[in-house]
Amino acid sequence: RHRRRLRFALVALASLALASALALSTRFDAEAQVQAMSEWDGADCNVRIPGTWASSSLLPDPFTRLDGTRITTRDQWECRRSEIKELAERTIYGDKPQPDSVTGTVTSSRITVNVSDNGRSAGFSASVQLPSGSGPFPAVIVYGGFGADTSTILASGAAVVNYDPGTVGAEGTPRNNKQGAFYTLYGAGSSTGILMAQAWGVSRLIDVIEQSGGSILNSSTGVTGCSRYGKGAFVAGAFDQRIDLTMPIESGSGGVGAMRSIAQESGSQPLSSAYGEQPWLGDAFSAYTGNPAGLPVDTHEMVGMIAPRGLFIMDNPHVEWLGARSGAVAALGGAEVYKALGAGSNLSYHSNVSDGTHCATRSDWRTPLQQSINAFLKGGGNPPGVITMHPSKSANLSQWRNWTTPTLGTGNATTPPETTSPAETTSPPGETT
Ligand code: MCU
Repeated sequence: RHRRRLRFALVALASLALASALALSTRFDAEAQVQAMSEWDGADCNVRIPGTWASSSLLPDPFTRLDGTRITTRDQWECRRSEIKELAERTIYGDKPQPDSVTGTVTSSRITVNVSDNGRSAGFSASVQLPSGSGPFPAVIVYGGFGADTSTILASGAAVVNYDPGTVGAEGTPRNNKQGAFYTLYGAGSSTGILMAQAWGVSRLIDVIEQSGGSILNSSTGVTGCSRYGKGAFVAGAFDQRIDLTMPIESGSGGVGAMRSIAQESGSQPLSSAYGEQPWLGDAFSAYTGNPAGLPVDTHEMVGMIAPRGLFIMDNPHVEWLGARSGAVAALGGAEVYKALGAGSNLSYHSNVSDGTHCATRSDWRTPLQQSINAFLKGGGNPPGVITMHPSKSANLSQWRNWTTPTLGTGNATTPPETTSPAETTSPPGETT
């Protein structure tokens, strides 16, 4: 019996080695390269959140730690990122728990998920559309049923996972009676908002994809969605480091838009409305709807949490409610984190579109979408690497910060960092376009 066990262990080890070699081979090169990671890499960071923090009408400095010191190397970003994550959960979105167990299946038409935590269980599923050709394929998890260009995603060789986020965090409920798989586990009175609940659902889909052995879907994953689903896709990308490509579309207030800027952008959806229209944000955000300056973080730091992974932000400048200027403010602020990590061209922002229809399928975004999928999910070519703001909704970062971007050493403070990258020299994400 012992020998059989030993043989089993050896076979298991060999398949594990093979699986990780396969997983590695699906990762990519050049600046688009990002290491395979866990949902969140900062478990050892020992973050301590103070009881109070300074108020500021400018964007908080992403590079200054809670103890007041600034990071000087790229390695230090991981624990600074963990501080930002904790602060953002506590003040904006609510907690994202890691469940005890996740099981499920991936077939060529569906992913099913079963989750248990604290003795409770819940499940949900999402349909899958495969592109033509032979797999395994990378997947783009598409929130909701509109606004994302799924034909281009499929034509680019990525599968589409049709995710109905309402099954995990439902709209249309009062804050004290939230519904969906997340709240079945964590209670209808959980203070976590539905954007984070839905993001938790995306993480559970990824758990199942990762456990599936990679014969249908490999472990390269993107996420996208438009409008309320763009808010969701943005939060999903910020809070799961396994997501290689995040593509929020026209996400507005409660999404990419910098909260301090939303409060000043005329016609944009007020923070109180983003808090009240649906339980999108965590209950704790009620303290900040009228006081964004009191927030210890802002969404440029959620952009920074996604760095150095692929991020393509799409905004619509023609609908005031969508607050595109505030999206640009967050993109420009977050771009400083990408640059400091030597990954400037892994972030793109684009709002220079002609058709003002909310969540239209736009030819303006087809090529950068293909390039992003190719670079971040398939390991080919360069990402778009551009920040292109519509002239009517451009932003100027210098009005929003009083901090500078450090030159971060690679590994230790004495190593000179690479400051530019090939993609950046041709199309630099600048502060204005
Ligand atoms: C931009 O996303 C939302 C917006 O926040 C809401 O105020 C409005 O009701 O709906 C938008 C949306 O999801 O449109 C499809």
